[in-house]
Amino acid sequence: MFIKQIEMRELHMRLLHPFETSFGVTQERRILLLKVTDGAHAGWGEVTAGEGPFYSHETAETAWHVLRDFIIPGFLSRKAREIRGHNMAKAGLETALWDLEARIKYVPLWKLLGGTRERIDCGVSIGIQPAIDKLLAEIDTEVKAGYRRIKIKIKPGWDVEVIRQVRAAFPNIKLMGDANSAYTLADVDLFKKMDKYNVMMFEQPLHHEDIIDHAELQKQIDTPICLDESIHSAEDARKAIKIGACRIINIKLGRVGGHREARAVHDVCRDNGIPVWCGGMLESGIGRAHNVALSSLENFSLPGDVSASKRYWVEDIIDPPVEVSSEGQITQRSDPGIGYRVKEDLVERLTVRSQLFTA
Ligand code: OSB
Ligand code: MG
Repeated sequence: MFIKQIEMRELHMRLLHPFETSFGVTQERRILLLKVTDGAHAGWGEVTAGEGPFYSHETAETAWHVLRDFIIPGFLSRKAREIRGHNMAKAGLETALWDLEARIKYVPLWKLLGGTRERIDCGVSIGIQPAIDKLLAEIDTEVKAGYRRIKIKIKPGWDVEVIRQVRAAFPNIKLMGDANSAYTLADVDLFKKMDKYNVMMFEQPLHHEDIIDHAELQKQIDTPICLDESIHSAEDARKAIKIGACRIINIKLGRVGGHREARAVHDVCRDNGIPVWCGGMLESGIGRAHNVALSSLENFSLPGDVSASKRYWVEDIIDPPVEVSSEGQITQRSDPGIGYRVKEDLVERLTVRSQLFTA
């Protein structure tokens, strides 16, 4: 595969609704796209870094810098030096190359990745709400739409009582809580209280770089812990599993640096009996399509945060948009690559800056 040209652009896209987590609120997304071409075909990837360094140290701005000054020139000159970290920047290019390879081979990306799940189970991630009534109404809407698992964001002051009321209103839903590292081991009693409500898992309750304290917490509670922020590689996953820091792992393409490492994390988990699911980063259709393809691997046995385009955008940049059936599933595409057409005219209109790199 000889890459002739790489185009990097930044789009501004406004989410339909603000999304609140324990680390802040997002509504205006800065989305970086990578388009790679061999002259005949094009592949697309998305950088999933946030606007500020709150979920991760990476931002749209650091990703732009590292891609422009190091990752892209290194790749095009074939004199790439190892770059430490910046996994979301790396994944933007890596995933675009996978899309291109699949299009050249004229196979759907999910098949090229080795996936077997033609339909994937979908869940939703619901942000912190101004009041519990509003949260209950949101959950009701998503359950009626068919989603198979509800994740709510929790933080100190929006946790035990919220979980209790959600469980009382919805006795049978698959429910989980994502803390985005808002707690410490001093909060173990609070997790013991939430243990009573049949929660599927607590996602990343403790520090974003920790596995040791998570292992301690997991010993003291029955509800499985799922790691998100702490896992950046298959090696991280192996160590976390070895010490009992989690019983489930959330895989995000950006956090681990692309499809290759995502598959390696998936394999380590599978070999150790740890189920995985695909996380989301409020992606545009391009990142979303990559998540759909990744979720086809066999050990993605739990519903992910991969949901319909219309939950996020008035108009997505792919055609068709990602759609979820009334049974809460997305069907893989049979077209080559990510399987969705990129609406290049809309992408152009949303672009605020772009840069072209030639081999
Ligand atoms: O922790 O999973 C997370 C969004 C931004 C940053 C981190 C997270 C999230 C989500 C949203 O939970 C998932 C989605 O709907 O894309
Ligand atoms: Mg999370």
